[in-house]
Amino acid sequence: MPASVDTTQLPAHTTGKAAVLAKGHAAEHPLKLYGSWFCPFVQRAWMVLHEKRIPYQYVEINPYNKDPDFLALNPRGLVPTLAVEGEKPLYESMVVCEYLNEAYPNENANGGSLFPIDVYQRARCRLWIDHIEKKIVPGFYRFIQHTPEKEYSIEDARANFLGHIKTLVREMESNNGPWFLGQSFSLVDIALAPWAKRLFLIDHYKPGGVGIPAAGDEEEVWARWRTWFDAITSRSSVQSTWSDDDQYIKAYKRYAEDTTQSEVAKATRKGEKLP
Ligand SMILES: N[C@@H](CCC(=O)N[C@@H](CS)C(=O)NCC(=O)O)C(=O)O
Repeated sequence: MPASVDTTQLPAHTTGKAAVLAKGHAAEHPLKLYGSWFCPFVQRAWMVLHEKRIPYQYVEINPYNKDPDFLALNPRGLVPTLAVEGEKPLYESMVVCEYLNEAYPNENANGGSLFPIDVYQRARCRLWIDHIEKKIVPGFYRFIQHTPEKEYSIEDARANFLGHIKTLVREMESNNGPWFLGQSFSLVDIALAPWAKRLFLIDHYKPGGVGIPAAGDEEEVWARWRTWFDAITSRSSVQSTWSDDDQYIKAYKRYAEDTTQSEVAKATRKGEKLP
């Protein structure tokens, strides 16, 4: 495979708080999270491991290298990949998150699951995770990969992205707590957290920034967003799995300039469904 920005320009390791966490989970363990410090999909799985105090080993890899050993674990060649003792590995971040949530039911410091007990409420969580997967996450990449050469405008990318955020925010519980479900922290919050944490990259790289109004405009939606955003970015599992901000600025330059050959970026460029 020819050298690309993804294999030659990407800092290789966790830094900051994520480096401390990775070091604490470097010892051999049958449950292994193969991850990349910059990857938002990995951060979801890493958050669940941390939230539920699950014992695991963190293994840093560059998924763009497609080492045969890695492809043997996950033929899709993507992180997160989870090695499970005595079983074939699992992949796909939300599948991994649901597996960890169900396989380790009693380890949560909050005493419970990251999904509601009520079957309808669980389905509703999955519905809004689906909205995050199909609308918000693709909208994030369409926005950050915007360049003046694109056939769509940055204003269109921004309006589209913010529209999908607003749709989710209107579904958030409005009483008793900051989370999607109100008091209970859940996989819906985890599903979106990594991209919320990466919004500053759009502010850094794109003219006009993310464009969330400071106060006043559509205040009932954006006040609820700010409550959620402040809570999620303060959450220990988000902070502990986060490297230094300046490293993300380096890592996402290839998205902002639309030069990355990542599968996500290629799909975004072609207007296809994300991998
Ligand atoms: N749908 C997958 C997406 C995972 C994904 O795209 N991971 C990226 C890193 S952020 C990756 O492994 N990229 C390797 C590549 O694009 O070749 C999931 O939810 O786990």
